[in-house]
Amino acid sequence: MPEKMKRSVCPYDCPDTCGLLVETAGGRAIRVQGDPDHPYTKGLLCPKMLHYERTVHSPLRLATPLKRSGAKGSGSFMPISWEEAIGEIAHRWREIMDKYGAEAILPYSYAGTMGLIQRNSGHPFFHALGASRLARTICSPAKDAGWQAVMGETQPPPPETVAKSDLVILWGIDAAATSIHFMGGVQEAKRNGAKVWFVNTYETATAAAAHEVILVRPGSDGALALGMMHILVRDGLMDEAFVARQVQGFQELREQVLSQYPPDRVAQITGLPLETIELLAREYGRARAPYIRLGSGLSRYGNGAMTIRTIACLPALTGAYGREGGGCFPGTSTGPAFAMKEVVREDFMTAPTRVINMNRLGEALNHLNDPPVMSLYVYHANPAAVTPDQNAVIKGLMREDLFTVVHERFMTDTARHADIVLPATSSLEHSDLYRSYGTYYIQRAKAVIPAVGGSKSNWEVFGLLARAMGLDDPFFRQSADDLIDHLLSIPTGLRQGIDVDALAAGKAVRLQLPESGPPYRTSSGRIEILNHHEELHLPCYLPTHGDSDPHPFRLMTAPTPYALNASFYEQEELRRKQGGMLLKMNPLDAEQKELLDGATVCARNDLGEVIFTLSVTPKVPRGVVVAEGVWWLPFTPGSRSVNALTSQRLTDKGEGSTFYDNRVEVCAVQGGK
Ligand SMILES: Nc1nc2c(c(=O)[nH]1)N[C@H]1C(S)=C(S)[C@@H](COP(=O)(O)OP(=O)(O)OC[C@H]3O[C@@H](n4cnc5c(=O)[nH]c(N)nc54)[C@H](O)[C@@H]3O)O[C@H]1N2
Ligand SMILES: Nc1nc2c(c(=O)[nH]1)N[C@H]1C(S)=C(S)[C@@H](COP(=O)(O)OP(=O)(O)OC[C@H]3O[C@@H](n4cnc5c(=O)[nH]c(N)nc54)[C@H](O)[C@@H]3O)O[C@H]1N2
Ligand SMILES: [Mo]
Repeated sequence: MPEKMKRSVCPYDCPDTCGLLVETAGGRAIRVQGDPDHPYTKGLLCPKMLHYERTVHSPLRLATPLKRSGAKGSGSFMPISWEEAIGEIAHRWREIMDKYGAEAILPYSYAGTMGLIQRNSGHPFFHALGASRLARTICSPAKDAGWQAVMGETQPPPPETVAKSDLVILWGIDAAATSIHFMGGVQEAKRNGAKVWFVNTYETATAAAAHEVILVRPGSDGALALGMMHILVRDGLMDEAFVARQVQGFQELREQVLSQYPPDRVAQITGLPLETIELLAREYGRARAPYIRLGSGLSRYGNGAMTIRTIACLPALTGAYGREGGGCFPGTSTGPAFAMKEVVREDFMTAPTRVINMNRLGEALNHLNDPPVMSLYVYHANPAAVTPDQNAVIKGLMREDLFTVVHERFMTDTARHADIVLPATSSLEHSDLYRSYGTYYIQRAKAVIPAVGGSKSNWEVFGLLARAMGLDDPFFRQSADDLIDHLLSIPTGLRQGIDVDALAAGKAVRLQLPESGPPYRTSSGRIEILNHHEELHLPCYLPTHGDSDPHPFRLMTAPTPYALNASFYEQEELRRKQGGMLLKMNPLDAEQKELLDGATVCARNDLGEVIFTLSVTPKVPRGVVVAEGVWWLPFTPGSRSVNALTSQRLTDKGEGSTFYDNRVEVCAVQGGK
């Protein structure tokens, strides 16, 4: 590593968790590159992080605490000192607690930073205060629930093993945008002769890496998997010995798939030609070590958990779970690598407080009583943009009697609605400890530059708030590095035998690889195709929310390679690369609607209306429209972004978000282009 470079970690919500090298000069980051010594990310950065220094030193960074000086949401603020800001928050919270109780205060945070300390630093504080708790279920709890129904706590082998597969299915994942290092393993598998299938609802850039592209009707993948199982059983394409030894409930499943999921019915549900279903099933059944990489997109539906559960059964039938390079990879669960209870400190709660689902923030702000939410404290999240039902969220944020504090790096749509804004550090300015949800590596990072402007880290701010609120436990007086040292002093199974010196030097260190079975980490020790602990004992096809909505188009609200949820919109060049806030539509649909490429269009449903620029492309099938990226309102062609069209409805299990399970009508905007 060149001497002038310092090691750091990408803090963003991405399964790959890149190692970074940062060149600094005069207290500034002047260049960022990938760390070639990171065994998984190997120096390759995505387009978003190539110029992370432009985010860190953006002229849009907030430099000082602000107090609202105009109407709510108007964006008029005046600078105040940290002392005044913390004093004001403590004063208002005391008033609210006296009148309504501490549960009238709601923290709202998600994944602006994935570092274990900064990400969780509000938990001990709000637990000690007795505030309402937040169910952090915006991302993929339905995916976890679906996996657990079949595999329990079993962990998949590391993602690198995909290179040894001879048939890869990229199922509901846009890996070329959201997990680019995984694609390295896929390319290696291809070089070794593997065939790659891509199963999605439209053609993303990832499709270019596949030999076969299958576009299913949104939310119908569970039916496709059941149809594949029908064919595997019908044609004897199973590993009978594996099934007999390792699988619970095959006979019951056999009856069900043979009687209820014949290929012609599955063709109807999925919209796929019969031959495609037959070909996929046969190739899957005949492959030596077929590998399914499961994304999260297909889990964000009213039937999302059941879809994942059903797909997770496929490798049980073919024995792929037992073969190197085969199986199913939904992500890794590396949480147990650290004694997180020492960080979140649930023991600070004197009694269990109420839990509010983050996907239903609109409902909570507008309709909750007993007590109502009177103060919202947002940190490293941007709910006005990323949370479903944007109109309801913004209506709530506009409440005159809601005291809102936002701790942020930028004047986001959420920050603009605050009463007090606090400036936050970026990951290059604070210490943290990182694990990953897509690999088995961990890394420790120290600040490589001083805090930009007057910004402070999440950890520091909660220390100040604790003192102001009279919480005097010594826990709140330690530094982030003290807490990291404490965590690292507590041994865990996953960290056994790791190279502690390398970790201290900031290098990526691999955890102990989990046993991926058998015995599988389920209650029976076997793969549970039949699971009596589930309300529905066997996997089956369930309808989606969107099935009962009369609007004509299914709306996909997908990731873009040039942003991460609503992060990175501060970088003008990345916005430009997206080409504006587009709605993609099939040429035949556009023709029928008499809409031209580049036209200004309005997508609407019962929740709201959003203005987009139309992009007509054959990559989107008929009946589907696609909006990539979660745009900041000042950069939208209208006054709303995509989540004004997504609902607060939840998944079948896990209380997750259903971002993909919505329908819209699309029409021309009069006077538009
Ligand atoms: N560049 C970039 N990278 C990211 C993110 C980002 O916003 N931008 N977000 C990060 C976060 S928070 C997460 S959780 C991960 C998510 O990473 P992914 O799992 O890749 O992304 P998802 O949004 O979950 O959706 C993946 C794909 O699912 C498809 N899809 C939607 N519905 C269906 C369906 O019914 N069936 C099938 N087969 N496919 C369907 C969508 O079209 C999309 O291409 O990525 C992380 N990485
Ligand atoms: N339509 C639609 N909506 C979606 C999705 C989708 O695919 N489609 N994806 C959903 C998913 S999977 C997820 S995970 C959520 C993500 O939701 P969020 O986690 O809210 O995502 P971000 O938009 O990245 O916002 C994070 C904010 O944290 C700030 N930040 C970064 N670091 C720090 C820090 O150290 N301290 C503080 N105080 N602030 C910091 C950033 O400036 C940024 O504004 O979005 C969801 N919303
Ligand atoms: Mo996510």
